[in-house]
Amino acid sequence: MNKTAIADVLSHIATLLELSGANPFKIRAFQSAARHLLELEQTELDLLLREQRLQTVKGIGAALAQQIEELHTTGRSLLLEQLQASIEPGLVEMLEVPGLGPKKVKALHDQLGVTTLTALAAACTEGRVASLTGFGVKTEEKILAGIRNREAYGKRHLWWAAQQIAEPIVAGLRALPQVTQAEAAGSLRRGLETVGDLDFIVAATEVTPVVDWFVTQPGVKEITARGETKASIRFESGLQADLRLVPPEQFAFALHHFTGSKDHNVQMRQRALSLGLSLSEWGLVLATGEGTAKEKASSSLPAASESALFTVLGLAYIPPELREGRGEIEAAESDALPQLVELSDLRGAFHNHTTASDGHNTLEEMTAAADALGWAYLGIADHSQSSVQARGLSEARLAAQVEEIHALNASERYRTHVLSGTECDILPDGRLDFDDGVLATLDYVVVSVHSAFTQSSADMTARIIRAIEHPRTTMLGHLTGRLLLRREAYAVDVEKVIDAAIAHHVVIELNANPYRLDLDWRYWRKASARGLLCAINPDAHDTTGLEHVAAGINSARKGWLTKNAVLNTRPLAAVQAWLAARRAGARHAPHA
Ligand code: DGT
Ligand code: CA
Ligand code: CA
Ligand code: ZN
Repeated sequence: MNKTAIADVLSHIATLLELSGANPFKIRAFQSAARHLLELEQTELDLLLREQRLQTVKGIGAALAQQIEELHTTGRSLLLEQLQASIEPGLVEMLEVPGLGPKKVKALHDQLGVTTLTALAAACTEGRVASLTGFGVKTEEKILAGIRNREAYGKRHLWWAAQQIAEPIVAGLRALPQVTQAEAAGSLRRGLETVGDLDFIVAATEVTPVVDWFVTQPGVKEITARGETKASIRFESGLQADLRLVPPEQFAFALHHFTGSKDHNVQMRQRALSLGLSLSEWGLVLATGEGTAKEKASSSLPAASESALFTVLGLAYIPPELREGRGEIEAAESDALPQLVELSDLRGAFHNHTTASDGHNTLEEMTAAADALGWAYLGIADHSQSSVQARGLSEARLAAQVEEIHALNASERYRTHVLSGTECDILPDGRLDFDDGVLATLDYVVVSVHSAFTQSSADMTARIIRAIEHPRTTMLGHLTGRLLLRREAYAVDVEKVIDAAIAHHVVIELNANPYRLDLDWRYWRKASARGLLCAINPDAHDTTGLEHVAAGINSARKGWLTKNAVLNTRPLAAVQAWLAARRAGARHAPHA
């Protein structure tokens, strides 16, 4: 195990110790050892272990040193395993409810005897939680809402995770000799941030071998349905997948129908009707006449592809990402659809981390990875001093990083130019976490909220706008702080923040981390039309994180964004000129 993994286990042990009511000194020892471990370089740790000098590190005593050695050599911890065996798993689950730490969970367990989330929800409904000391009506409501959210979230999956599962299945289906066409439809194809289930549409000359192949995929836990031309499976992650087999001449209709969305389909059917046609998953027929849509499908107008289908209805091809019933059909009618930004348009990104703060790869490793992706520039924006848990950089460490970046650029070891930035905390009152003089040494400044999430919407909005008004601010990071399926956005007036960003020529980031996708795509069409500039940033904490820009592109496309609306589609020289103009305080930052 490396140092990050070991530190994770130590903090988890601390949590379990707290749940089991252990001695507070022991708990604190594990917490502080985890912290001190993270501050060491991996090479330092390796050396200390080799020379058996771990105990010379501040905060690591004999017992902890032994724990760390055990984890380092065996990857296991006896203590962890004992704790896991002795603590109800329901209590550990409760820790995932926002607002519940080990202390509160222990109190709930000791005083109410609850050991499961279901029992806890019942206790909340009956008002038994509010009457405990240290809890109240507000807390009780929050716990109950947290449990309900968790249930709702449990039914959906991140697009990124769903895509990892879908991709090899589509490839496998296409490789089968009986299959002529195969596609993943549904919300996955539309690039929605979360996916309820997968929908595969397949045109095949023979059905049985395809279904047989599908239901025996690795990771399949259960076959939930199996029919003549359909099958449904459930993977171990809980994700379900539907397979539908159609004859080749129906493929375009079925693919369009099962891509959705429902709203888009309803409007498409109305469009067809206005032309005297009836559109269904089976085909496109004259609206008059006898029989069901399925029976009439044999007389369907041909459509060799989705674009042919759109053409028959007098529409330009509508990319799947736009099919949300939000004006795309009107735009397709008047040939006013945007030329959407594409992954290959991106030339770099601004918001990325290194081991200097909470990233897992060094500056050099991140640069090499960006180079391998063909990026012209890589922006490094490590955390600022107030983000202590993320090992935020002090002024001195930031200055050293700027030097390191200049040296790396000067060395010309990589084709990728590194831009030096910061992800500067927006302090609770809206001030920035570094002095102007420090910020002036950087190519750009991303400002983000990482603390005091519980402020009122008015306070949070004023706080973020104050940061936007700062003359050194280039870009606003993850505007709402949401973590999909994990944490709600904090209260904030998004529209007001967008207004301020436009007024002050501040870019708003579309954070491409699959858990964030923040600012949400639903805001972008209008905001961009009003002049807001976007940056698609992976917020990468390791080299593979850079690839998350693909998820950001999905959301950008759903937000109707063109190449021009996204700053990091511009070449290096144009970006440098734009940043320089911002630093010079140009009242109107030049548009490309
Ligand atoms: P999901 O799975 O919840 O993330 O979202 P979708 O869009 O993948 O929905 P799903 O899997 O229930 O159905 C796939 C597509 O099939 C959906 O986007 C549109 C079409 N569809 C399903 N049910 C209906 C329906 O009742 N009416 C219409 N017009 N279309 C439907
Ligand atoms: Ca679906
Ligand atoms: Ca489905
Ligand atoms: Zn951040």
